[in-house]
Amino acid sequence: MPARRPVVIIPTYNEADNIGKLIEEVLRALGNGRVLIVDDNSPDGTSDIVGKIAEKNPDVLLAKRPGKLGLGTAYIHGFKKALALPDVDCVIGMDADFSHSPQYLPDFVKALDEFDVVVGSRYLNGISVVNWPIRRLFISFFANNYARFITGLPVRDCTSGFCCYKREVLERINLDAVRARGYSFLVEMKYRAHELGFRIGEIPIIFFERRSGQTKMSKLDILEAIFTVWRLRLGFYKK
Ligand SMILES: Nc1nc2c(ncn2[C@@H]2O[C@H](COP(=O)(O)OP(=O)(O)OP(=O)(O)O)[C@@H](O)[C@H]2O)c(=O)[nH]1
Ligand SMILES: [Mg+2]
Repeated sequence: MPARRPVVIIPTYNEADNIGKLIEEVLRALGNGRVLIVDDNSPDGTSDIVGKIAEKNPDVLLAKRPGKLGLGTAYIHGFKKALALPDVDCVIGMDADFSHSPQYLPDFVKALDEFDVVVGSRYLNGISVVNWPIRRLFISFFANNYARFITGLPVRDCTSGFCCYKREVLERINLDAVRARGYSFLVEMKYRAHELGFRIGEIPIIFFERRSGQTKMSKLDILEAIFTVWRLRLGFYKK
């Protein structure tokens, strides 16, 4: 089988301190990969940095949006762009803040021999999170278990944003119908893939606290997440 050529989508909002180094590490880790940054007009000039790298390297692509429109819609925008590129057979999503280490990228691609969706899981072998304050860990652990319990998703880390999808998964999911605009989009995507009968597998990752910059999660994101899991469970979504 020819080597898979992944596209790594990285949504960014104010990640100027991280993004240049991250792009370099992602390309090095994969060898044959491409990177698509979806930036929401970050005031810190993230897109200028990416734009300069993209000018010199055709494997780096930049999609700019006019303002901060949410993580979920950034991914949908990125998925559509990625699917329009030549010979893309898988798409990987990851955060820009080095919480998701590029060293795991080849493991995701390898796991596609067995699965259609591969999730980088913090909760496979106990809890593998480094440098998080205990309060943060508690909230994340609770949120994940809440989402798992309500939706019934057979995925230990269903809120993980480190996630790889085979092309056909993104083609089958009705991307225009995905409702969650913020972080709960990550649960909705896994739910939809599961409902369509795709095989979801998990690989263990160690999750690191963001290296630099600030969190973007808002109270509205949390509220949306609470409702999203019930909306999915009760079937209030367009297929
Ligand atoms: N394009 C875009 N990217 C976003 C948006 N919100 C968050 N991101 C990016 O999504 C990724 C995850 O966001 P984070 O702020 O790291 O969220 P988190 O991991 O829950 O929180 P911390 O790591 O504690 O900051 C990062 O790469 C962000 O830059 C958004 O509205 N638009
Ligand atoms: Mg983060």
